[in-house]
Amino acid sequence: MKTTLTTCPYCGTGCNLYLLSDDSGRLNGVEPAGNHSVSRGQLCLKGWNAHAFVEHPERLKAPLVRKDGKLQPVDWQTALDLIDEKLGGIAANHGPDSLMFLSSAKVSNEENYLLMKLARAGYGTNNIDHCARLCHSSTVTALVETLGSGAMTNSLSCFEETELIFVIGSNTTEQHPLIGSRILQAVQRGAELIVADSRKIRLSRHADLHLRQQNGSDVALLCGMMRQILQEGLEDRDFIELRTENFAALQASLEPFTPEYVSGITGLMPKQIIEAARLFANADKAMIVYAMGITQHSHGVDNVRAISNLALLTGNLGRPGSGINPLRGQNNVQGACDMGALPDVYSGYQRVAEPRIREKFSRAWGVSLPETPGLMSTHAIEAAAAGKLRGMLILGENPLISDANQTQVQQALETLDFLAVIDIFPTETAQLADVILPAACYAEKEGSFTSTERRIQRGRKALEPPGSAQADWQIICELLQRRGLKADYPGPAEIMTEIATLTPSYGGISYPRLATDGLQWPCPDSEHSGTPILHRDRCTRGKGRFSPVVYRPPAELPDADYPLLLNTGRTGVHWHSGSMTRRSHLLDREERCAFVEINPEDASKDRIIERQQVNISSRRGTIRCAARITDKVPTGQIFIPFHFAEGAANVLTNNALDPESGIPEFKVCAVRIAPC
Ligand SMILES: Nc1nc2c(c(=O)[nH]1)N[C@H]1C(S)=C(S)[C@@H](COP(=O)(O)OP(=O)(O)OC[C@H]3O[C@@H](n4cnc5c(=O)[nH]c(N)nc54)[C@H](O)[C@@H]3O)O[C@H]1N2
Ligand SMILES: Nc1nc2c(c(=O)[nH]1)N[C@H]1C(S)=C(S)[C@@H](COP(=O)(O)OP(=O)(O)OC[C@H]3O[C@@H](n4cnc5c(=O)[nH]c(N)nc54)[C@H](O)[C@@H]3O)O[C@H]1N2
Ligand code: SF4
Ligand SMILES: [Mo]
Repeated sequence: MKTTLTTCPYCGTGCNLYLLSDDSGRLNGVEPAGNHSVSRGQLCLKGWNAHAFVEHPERLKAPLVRKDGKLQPVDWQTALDLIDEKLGGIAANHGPDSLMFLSSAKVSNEENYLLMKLARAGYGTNNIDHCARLCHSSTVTALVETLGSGAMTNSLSCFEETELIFVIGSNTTEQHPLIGSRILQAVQRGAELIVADSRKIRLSRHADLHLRQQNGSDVALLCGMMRQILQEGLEDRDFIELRTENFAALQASLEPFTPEYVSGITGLMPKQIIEAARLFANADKAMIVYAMGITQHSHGVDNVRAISNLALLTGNLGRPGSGINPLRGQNNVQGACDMGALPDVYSGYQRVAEPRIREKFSRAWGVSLPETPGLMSTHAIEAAAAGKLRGMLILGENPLISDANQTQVQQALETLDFLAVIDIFPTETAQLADVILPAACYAEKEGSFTSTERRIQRGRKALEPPGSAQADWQIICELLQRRGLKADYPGPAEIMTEIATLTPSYGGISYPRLATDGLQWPCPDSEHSGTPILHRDRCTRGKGRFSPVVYRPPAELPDADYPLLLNTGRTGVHWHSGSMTRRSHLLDREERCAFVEINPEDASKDRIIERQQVNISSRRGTIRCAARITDKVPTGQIFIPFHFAEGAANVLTNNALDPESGIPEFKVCAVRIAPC
């Protein structure tokens, strides 16, 4: 049996595992990595099943091109030439900005770097983005403004020494299981836990305080807590004076948020808000942990600003056991952002609008580069639907299932003159493509991945890809060469050398240094041992900036026609659009079909019984799925996981966007439900 140490392909926790393969080159299973600092000999259910989809018979094995309406196998030259000809033709006839490139938080740093190079240097457009837009774009926007860096400030090891953990809008035990178990271990050791989530989640059972506020009311809750903290003099005066700016503006902005006013918005009792404020501020070391319950709102950026304000007000920054800890979702969403698969920055968050930076990349790549920031992915869908965008290349994403308002997404993708998709499976999005290229998956290639705690780690090749599938980096190199750019890298290690020379925070990263536990950025030079805690003596931007916010309700709330609030998210066993987990036998067996969680009171009002098929409608469409009656969801709310194409939550969701981050309001829209 051969063992190959690699990084788990699912979530941003960054566990390491061994892939077990036999002499015939087939995968037999997975074993945890005993001495790895993150996984410490453990894995969650998805990690244990990380091998299961790799050799699935539906893996894409040859390039496909649409002829007479049907996708038919062709050789690589034909498929690559066609993509080059079509994208190049659109750029020449309609301008480079009529193209859009979607990169992937599932592929490596090197592959993300190359795709953003292809968009910018190859085709002359900054129209590149990826699923971080749907995920932590609110975090990046807000924390760059308040601290100067959009990443998780602390490390997972900090859970071992913190006194209090405030989990707000993160179902950690299901979505980041090994971080969830660290939180439970901290509670066992005596740390306090506050959970703010309208649903009963596993963590809420262990919480000292469970706040079940209305979805979309977090700005009010957080401002109410801060006002109370100031009222009782529980703020950290020294920290505020030495390390922050704009405090007076914050103080003034908090005035309206009395416990009674906040109670009216959140549905919490005034005494719960007061108790939360006291618990949080009385802890010497408190960690704030958050995820999609905070970011996926039309006021997602304001939510994150409020979180940042709370941490600064209580001096919970730059120290072990504290910090602002956005849990990054996909295995490499941190890396895809770091590599500049975003419309306004190159790798390392270096701005495309800054002439000095543009010149640096222009010199390195030997071409002139576009000046104006490009389109966000959510705006690109709107532009395509309006016929203003003509060509798209999608690498490792499935927007037909994962973007909000499916009807509009489908119309947008169908309106394009040309769509190319590079994936490992024939996804719902790929079915709409003119060309599909088969990619090698994580187990079949080398590369590096960056976890939520900014830890850059190696992925290693355990077996050969199926059929003629190729690694994404090899595919992109072929496309770069067709645009006249030099791309003869022997492998990902050499691509990383180029990344390191152009990206200050990755300056000290090289493959030999990533041997086992990897390195946490910023790691500016080859002597530097990485940075577990950001903003230690000063914030990346200098002083931490208080950024006052006002409360704005969600874009669409329940009313007489659509009386229920729809909350969407995930289950512990499935991954997003299900392309990998629904093709993993044991995971698929756990959850086979689309369902909706509904409170017993609402169910009896609508005469719905357990497992009955129901129709759910919003202003954007209707789906059908099975009812699951549970008091996990409060009355007035239903919850649907978005994994199941046959009952797709995103047929219903609202594509109202945050004006700054462009994230859709996945967590709140109005629906009605009826038995079938
Ligand atoms: N098994 C599995 N794990 C995953 C994923 C997966 O698909 N499957 N996806 C990964 C990715 S990319 C991501 S981004 C993460 C997401 O991880 P999470 O954000 O933890 O997951 P979600 O289920 O989207 O939502 C989390 C919680 O937010 C709550 N919530 C909804 N609205 C609000 C609100 O207005 N305020 C507050 N305070 N809470 C609210 C929901 O009730 C839900 O319990 O998970 C990662 N891990
Ligand atoms: N309603 C609702 N919708 C949501 C959310 C929500 O909470 N509610 N959450 C949003 C969030 S946070 C996220 S991150 C997005 C996720 O949205 P997506 O990124 O679209 O979701 P995935 O299903 O993870 O898509 C990844 C694709 O990459 C492919 N893939 C895997 N490995 C490789 C590889 O090595 N190479 C290539 N080329 N392809 C590969 C997979 O087969 C799959 O098709 O969904 C968003 N959508
Ligand atoms: S917690 Fe995340 S990284 Fe760890 S094994 Fe589970 S899915 Fe993989
Ligand atoms: Mo995500």
